[in-house]
Amino acid sequence: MRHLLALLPTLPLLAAACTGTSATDGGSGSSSSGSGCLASAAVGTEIGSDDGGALRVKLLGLVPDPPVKGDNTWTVEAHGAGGAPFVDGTLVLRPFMPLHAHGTNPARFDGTLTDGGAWVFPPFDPFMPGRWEIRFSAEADGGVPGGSVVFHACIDG
Ligand SMILES: [Cu+2]
Repeated sequence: MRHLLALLPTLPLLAAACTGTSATDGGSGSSSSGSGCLASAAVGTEIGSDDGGALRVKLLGLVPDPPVKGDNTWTVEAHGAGGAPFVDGTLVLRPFMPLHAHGTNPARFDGTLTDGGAWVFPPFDPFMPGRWEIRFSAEADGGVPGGSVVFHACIDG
């Protein structure tokens, strides 16, 4: 926590700098918090691994929607190679704030597989305003889809 406390006095300055970039970030059609942060975390969005793996994750439910500071409960669906549902093993969610290079405490949240084949995650708290990466990865004994899938969430203050 020490590095977090050291950063606190600089936060208003960082927020002001971020707002100043909004003019060049617009136009993609993604939702935005108005602070220049572009979010990709929206119900129905499905994206694949950004690092060459086969894992694909689709967002089925965000509570609340859009994500907020405080508890967020996400439900997703995951697929691996050939589009096969990823249901053997564990789907893991890790929130990460790139600006300050930190995650949450705890750092990882393990999904629970429902009868319908969806993964439900325990509440996670992106506790600072700004852009967060919500990273998914698959873990299993033996073969796993591989790679990580990253959604971006814009958290308001
Ligand atoms: Cu932070």
